Amino acid sequence: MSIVEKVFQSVKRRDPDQPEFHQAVWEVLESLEPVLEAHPEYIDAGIVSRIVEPERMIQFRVPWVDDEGNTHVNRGFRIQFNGAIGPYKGGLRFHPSVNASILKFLAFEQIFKNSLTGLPMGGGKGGSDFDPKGKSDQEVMRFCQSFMMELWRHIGANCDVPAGDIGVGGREIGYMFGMYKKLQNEFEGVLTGKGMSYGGSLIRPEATGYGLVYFAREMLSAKGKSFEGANVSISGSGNVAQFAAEKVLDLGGKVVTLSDSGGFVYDPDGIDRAKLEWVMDLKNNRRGRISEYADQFPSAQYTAVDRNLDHNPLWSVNVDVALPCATQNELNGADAANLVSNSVTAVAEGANMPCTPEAVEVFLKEKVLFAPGKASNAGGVATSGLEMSQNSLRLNWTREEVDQRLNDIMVNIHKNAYETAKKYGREGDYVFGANVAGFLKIAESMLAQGVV
Ligand code: NDP
Ligand code: 2IT
Repeated sequence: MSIVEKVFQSVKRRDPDQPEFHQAVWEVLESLEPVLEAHPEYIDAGIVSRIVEPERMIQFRVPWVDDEGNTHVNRGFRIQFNGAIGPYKGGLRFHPSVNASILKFLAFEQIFKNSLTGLPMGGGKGGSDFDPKGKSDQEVMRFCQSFMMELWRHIGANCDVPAGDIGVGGREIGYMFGMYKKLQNEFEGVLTGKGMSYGGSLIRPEATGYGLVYFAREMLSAKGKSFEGANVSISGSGNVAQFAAEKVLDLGGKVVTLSDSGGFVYDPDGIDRAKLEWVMDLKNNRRGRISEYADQFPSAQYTAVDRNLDHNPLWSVNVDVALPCATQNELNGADAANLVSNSVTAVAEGANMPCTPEAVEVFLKEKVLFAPGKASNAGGVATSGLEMSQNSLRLNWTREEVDQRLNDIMVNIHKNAYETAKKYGREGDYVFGANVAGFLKIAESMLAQGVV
């Protein structure tokens, strides 16, 4: 048995009930064989068996009281997975599905993603099984305060810097920052995604979606193609989906779908700027459902999720580019086959691990340009890194400056993943290229720092 197989067996044996974590680990490990052949010193130093084990996992009780006076208890987590190249960095997810498996998969991916950005950030992730949907602002505030009353002792600007993810946006970051500052009695850049008036960075809200489209633009351009006139399907309608849509429009593409956990809308006329603005207000201010889009715009058709189907009809819409931006495992092998039968050119992951291993296999086999999330959605955390830099410098860069840096970072990640794959004889395989390029920097750092 090879070393990566041995390590994978031991991961599964230790935590048999963590399927998402297994999926994320195998996706990286299966790329590493040729690297380990070239670097036996990594095997000697136990890099692979150490890299799959979180440095620290924190789990805690989060009690809070709702508007009616009822007491609730949620679970809070922070996974400090790998700090070899910088303070732990990664988002917080508030969603009822959150558990150790989901957060370990996300924190593990974050190690390689953060490495690819070229910025000094380790890998971490956290969150809670709290569901912000249907909660009042006061309830969300009390929950965030209770969550931070435990988390604050484990984080810090030079130790661990959380940010947003599903269910955690500007409102939640604000409440958590307020409580951290009160407890620590220090004003420091301990969270990113902060409001512009208290240390946030311009472009951070836009960064994941914009960065995704910059990466897809690079991938298309390497094949002499572009977004101009392209039909694009996007899933999700949250932070990543909204700003991916905005940047697709900037580059001359036509966005024809958006979704949420209830279903998706297909608008053959295209979701133009005015319609997108309406969606942003619906989702960010009114906290409504995407089904309302079809009531507002008669050109659109709404399809509710049907759990009996073996595929998601969103991915049967005929498009040139598909950008899954909602959640993990939302696009399976059947969906990938449907996209391929409609001659899709490129698929770029805005969400973390939205494509199942079967779907990825289809895309690679059929030579569809495929961008794995750890490369293509890295613009969010990269701009978080830029927010940390600005906080340390105690100054703010302009919108143009941050956007330019974000663009440069995405161009570099694309180049690095492309060239690494080419060097190992796997030209065009961005999954392999991103895994290996991300891994090498971590492995070198772990090697230099000894067995810790
Ligand atoms: P938001 O909470 O802003 O939006 C999430 C969107 O995805 C919503 O439309 C939501 O619908 C939908 N969604 C969530 N869970 C499910 C589900 N189980 N099934 C179907 N749809 C679902 O989150 P973000 O936009 O920030 O995050 C989206 C993805 O991007 C996640 O995978 C996240 O990890 C990843 N990501 C986020 C980054 C960021 O900077 N925010 C950076 C890099 C990656 P509903 O409202 O019905 O729940
Ligand atoms: O998955 C991700 O990269 C994020 N949710 C963003 C993390 C961050 O620290 O900005």
